Amino acid sequence: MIVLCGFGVSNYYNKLKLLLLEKGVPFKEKLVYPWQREGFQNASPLGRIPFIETAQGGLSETQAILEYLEDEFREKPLYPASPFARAKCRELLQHLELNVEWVVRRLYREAFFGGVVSDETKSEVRAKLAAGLQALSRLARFSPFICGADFTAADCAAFFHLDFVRQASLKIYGEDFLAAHLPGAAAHLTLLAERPHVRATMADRAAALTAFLALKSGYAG
Ligand SMILES: N[C@@H](CCC(=O)N[C@@H](CS)C(=O)NCC(=O)O)C(=O)O
Repeated sequence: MIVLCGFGVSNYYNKLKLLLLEKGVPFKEKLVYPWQREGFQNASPLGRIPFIETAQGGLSETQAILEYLEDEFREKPLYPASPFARAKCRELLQHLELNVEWVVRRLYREAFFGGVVSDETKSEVRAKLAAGLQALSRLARFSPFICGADFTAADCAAFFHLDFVRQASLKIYGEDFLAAHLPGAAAHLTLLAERPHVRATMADRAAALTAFLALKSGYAG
């Protein structure tokens, strides 16, 4: 049985959880916070969450985990079948992480966790985030899913990463960067939000956030 380790506030954790639910893979959840890293660095060497425990050992990095789950549990594929379409899906996932998530996360301290981010960082992020989203808009199909007609692993990732982009940009700049730079994203998020597994993951996220804030104010991811 797969054990998903981490905490339900993390968008990385939630994209894996959604993928597991959508694929119908049986799994358990284990609550692990990053500051407990000494106990789990054998599974996640940098002490990051999420990671999974399997009968063969631990595995970190969500992109690697998504692909492992796809290879191991083939009954309901969540990557396209043809090599090129699969690669396009991975390309999109990579852009989403490197050029969107890793940029916008510099705002999270202030946007979500009660800290402060400098004006310099805010202005740097503003330009890079716009560029990252515009790049994504050249790849995203939104017809109706992000890679085309079928729901894929990239939708699992996009839902949680893009939701944080929207929230953080509204909070920090008073502007919805999705509306400005990624046409089609709002309708995509609305479409995905209707999925029962998305709804369940979001409900768990709300509960996890309450527990997390009570435990650790000032954490900045
Ligand atoms: N590239 C990693 C990123 C995971 C990540 O950044 N996790 C955050 C929580 S959302 C974390 O563990 N932060 C604590 C730290 O970096 O020490 C992945 O895809 O799994």
